[in-house]
Formats: sequence, C-alpha cells, structure tokens
Amino acid sequence: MLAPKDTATRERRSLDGLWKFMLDPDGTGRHNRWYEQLPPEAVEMPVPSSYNDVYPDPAYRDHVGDAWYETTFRVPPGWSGRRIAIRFGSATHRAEVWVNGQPVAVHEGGYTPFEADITAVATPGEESRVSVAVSNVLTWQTIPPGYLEDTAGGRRQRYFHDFFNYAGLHRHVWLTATPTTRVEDITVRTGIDGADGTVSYRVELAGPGAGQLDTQVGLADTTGDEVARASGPEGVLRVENPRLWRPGDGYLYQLTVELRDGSTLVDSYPLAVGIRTVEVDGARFLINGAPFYFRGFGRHEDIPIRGKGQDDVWMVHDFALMEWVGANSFRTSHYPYAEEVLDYADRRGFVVIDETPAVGLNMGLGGGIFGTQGFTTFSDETVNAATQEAHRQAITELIARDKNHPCVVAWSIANEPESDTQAARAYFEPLAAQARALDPTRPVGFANVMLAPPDKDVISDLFDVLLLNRYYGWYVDTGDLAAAEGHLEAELRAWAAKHDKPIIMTEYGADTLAGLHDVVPGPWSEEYQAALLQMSHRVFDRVDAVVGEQIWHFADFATSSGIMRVGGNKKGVFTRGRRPKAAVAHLRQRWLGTS
Ligand code: BDP
Repeated sequence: MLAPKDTATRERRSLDGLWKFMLDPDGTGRHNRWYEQLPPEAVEMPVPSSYNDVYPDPAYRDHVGDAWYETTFRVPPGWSGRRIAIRFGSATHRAEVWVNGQPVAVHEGGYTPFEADITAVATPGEESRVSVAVSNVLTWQTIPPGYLEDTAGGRRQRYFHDFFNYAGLHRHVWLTATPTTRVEDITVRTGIDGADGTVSYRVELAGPGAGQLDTQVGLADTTGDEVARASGPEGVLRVENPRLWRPGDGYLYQLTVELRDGSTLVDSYPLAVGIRTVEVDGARFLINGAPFYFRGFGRHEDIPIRGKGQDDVWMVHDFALMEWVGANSFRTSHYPYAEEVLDYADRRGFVVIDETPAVGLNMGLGGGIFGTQGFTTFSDETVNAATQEAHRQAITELIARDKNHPCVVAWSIANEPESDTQAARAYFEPLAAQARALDPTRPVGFANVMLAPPDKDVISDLFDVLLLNRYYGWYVDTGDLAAAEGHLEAELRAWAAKHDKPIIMTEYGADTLAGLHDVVPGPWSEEYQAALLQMSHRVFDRVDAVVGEQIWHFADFATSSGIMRVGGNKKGVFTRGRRPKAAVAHLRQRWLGTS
C-alpha cells in the first residue's frame, strides 16, 4: 500500500489535531447513532496518541470496548473529480469509520494502515464529518490474542503480552486526493550484478482506462541526476557502479513512476529505493555479500503520556541515542511500527527485523506475570483456524506495507509462540510458507522462547534464521552469572550443532531499577545489568553462529500490572525518560570502542 504523498498529481491534508472523543464502555454508541454526531459531553483528544494516559482517570487508562473519535473537515473544492480518501496510519485494534453518517471502512488489526474511499459521500467545498469507533478488545481470534473477564470491578481485558494495551488513533490521519486512474502499488526488488545494481519493479494501476496509459519509470541519485530509465508496468533498471545502501550509510535513490496519456501527466509517485542485497549463507547473514553482525535492541513504541502515539521528537531522539551507543539495528518488537520509523531507518542506514503483532501465542508462558493460566494454546476454543486467518492477514499487510524498505532485512512472523508441539507446527507451516511466497527476497524467522530449546523446538527448520530470546541470569540462574554463562553457551552450541543457520539473539537482559547500585552486583542493580550483558557478550563471541545481539530492551516501558513489574518493565538500558543506566558505558565500549 502506497503512503500518502504530495506530488504533481496528488495532494494530502493532515487531519491530525484535537478530535472529539467519547469512551463507550457500555457499547451504546451505535444504538445512539454516535456515528452521526457525538453527544455534547464529548471531550477533546489529541491525534495521534494513545488515549489511555492523556486524562488522569482509570476510566481512560483501563477502558475496554469502543472509543469514539470525531472531527470535521472540508474536501477542498479544487479536488473535485478526483478520488478522495481518508487514510489512517493505524487504529488499535479495530476500527469502523463513517463519513457524514455513512459507513465507509472497517479494519481489523492495530498496527497497519487502511483507507476509506469517501469520494461518494463527501462533497468538495462542503463541511464533512468523520466518525471512528476504535475497539481495543482482544479475543482469542485477534492478533495479538486476549480475552475478556467479568470481574466485580467491571469488564477487564486480559492478554498474554508484556506491554500495556495502549489504544486509539496512534498514527497520522490524512485526507488524500489521487487521480481516479492511478498508480495503485509499486514493488521493487534490488540486486547486484557484477559492477551494476539492478532495480526490478512492478507497477499496479487502477481506475478506468489504466491499461491504455504509458508507464514511465526513472531513477535519480541524490543530486537529482537520472541514472536509469525504463517504460512499461514491469521492468529492470540497471545502475552502473551504484552507491549501495549499507548499514550506517542509508543512500537512497529516488524512483519516480509516471503515468502518461500522450503528453498529459495522469499520475506521478516517488519512491525511495536503496540498492542492496540480503542473503543467508549457512550460518552467515550477508548484506551486500558481506557478513553482517546485528548490534542493537528490541524496542517498543512507548513514550510517556502519548503511549504508542507517533512522535517525531522521540523518534529522532531514540535513533540518536541508538547511534550514540553504537547500535546498527533493532527489531520492531512486537508489531509493525509507524511507517515514519521505517522511512527514517532507511535514511539513517539502520537495519530492521520487522515483526508482526503475533505475540502471546503461548499459554506455557507468563502466568505469574500476566495473572492468566490454565489454557491450551492451540484448540478450538483458543488459538484456532480463525486466529490463524487473522495472523495470515497480519503477515500479508506487514509485507504489503514494508516490502520496499531497504532497512528491512528479515521478517519475524511471531514472538515467542508455542513451538514445541505438533499443533504449533501445523499452525506455523503454512504461515512461514506464505511469508516466503509473498517475499522471496528476505529471510523469515520467529523469536524463539526459552521453553523451546533445540531438543524441544519442532518448527525452526521451517525458517531461515534463528531468532533467540534468552534470559540466563534473569528468569533462570537468577543472580548466578557463572551458572548462566555455562548454560547459555551450552544452549547456543546445541542450536549451532542442530541447524546450519545464523543465530540472532533477539532478547537477553535484566530488569534494572535506575539508581539502584550494588558493590557485589545483585539482580535489579545497574551493575548487575551491565555484568549480565558482559557475560552474554563473552558467550556470543565464542559461538561463531551468533551473528547478532539485540538487548531487551532499549528503554523501560509500560506494562499491565503484575508483581514482577515495578512501574512497568525495567529492562531498558535507558529509563523511560531516556536517561542512561550504567550498562550503557559497557555498550559504548563494546560497540564503539570508546574507553
Ligand atoms: C519475553 C518477551 C518480551 C518481554 C520479556 C520480559 O518476548 O515481550 O517483555 O520477555 O520478560 O518473554 O521482559
């Protein structure tokens, strides 16, 4: 799906700002026709933002059900005759949209974009109203899964993942005008052929008469000089001696697709293209043919007040901090991040493992943390064929959105699912195959959980890379780093012996209370976090198949309540306010060589 852009033939207007807002805990909004107009007691709510922390009131923080947003806008009179749409970067987790009281879109899944064609219901020049019911409810059939529980205090949302269930309109909302006959999608794949770079492209067109139009494609370097040109909806551009996109050097060419009817320009769309290759060769992970070692973090979209709301200030700051400690990569744990984040990673030369929101498909985990227990992961009543269908949809939408980003070097289709049973294999086999079919150019993996070590896991052969989350020295061998070191090394060697695949450590770390210090490092102290990371790094350096280390976590983040969480998860090497803990000095030394 193409992102909204201003071009010679397209326009966009931001609908961000303060919208009217009403919680609907009793689910009466539809009956009361709130899709026509919200009642006068509606408050104001910033978009983009999570709504949970904006007002100091548990009704907002712990809300379960629909939350209604409404604003007014005007389609500019000059947009007459074009295709008008409203485009949401995301709505967490399910949205139903009306314009002027007419239903225009429904979207399931909280972290991918969708649009509503409103050409027929919004008259240019006149004021229109958009209403959105955003549901934060998670069920056994959503990705991620969850379930509702009726308690004496009211209805509660339960879920199996370790981050707060922030909800709302988290990303930008745009009003867009495109030509009715238009470029609908572009897919690029890049390669290296001797001294040349190749960019193969496919353009999909839509609208009346699209088949009769001329498609022209040009590729320009950053000075604007054209380096290659082709025509037709499919083809290959060759670039002599290209400047490749590399980790740390996000060089981007600009591909411009033009649709022409004789001398008339019908549509024009620019796309940033980084020329690079990604390959797995035995236990090596190659970018542009050279072995790559991942240094970085698992992260969350999580900031004070705004929750998961996209924010350029925090985004730029977080990248700057990651560069300051010497990171070159991150995983979008545990869901697709805002498109702006991937655009920025492309430009900064950051390497991204791009993850679906399939987190919590494992009932063997987390009872103590999440207060849930006693379920079977895969069954007719729990994760079933309908869940798998939602998961399939999540994979499809992730790849459709992010396939053209050079920063994305691998897909992670789930985080810590059950992976030690035949039911898991039956569930994952078609999903892994689907991800590979949708994108044969990138390795596919999933983040493996500690409960499924090499002698128990039965699905890793379906994948190209081993992504391992391990907590030696924290959840096991707590406080005993000598024991942890032996156990971690033994397990990694067992993985390397079983599979000839690259191992990327996608999680390891320790909860750490900023300001807690110890002479003899004990758990929760800053010194212990640093020592645990040092221990892990010694082990990684001894196991050749380990090609990456991504610490859990970049910064402390919000979670649901639990006796294992102190104001959230504290495994960040930065606090939630982005102040460094002691471990950062070790990271800068290891990753940058600073003393
Ligand atoms: C892993 C999960 C991650 C958690 C982490 C932890 O993948 O989401 O936050 O453990 O416990 O199980 O800190």
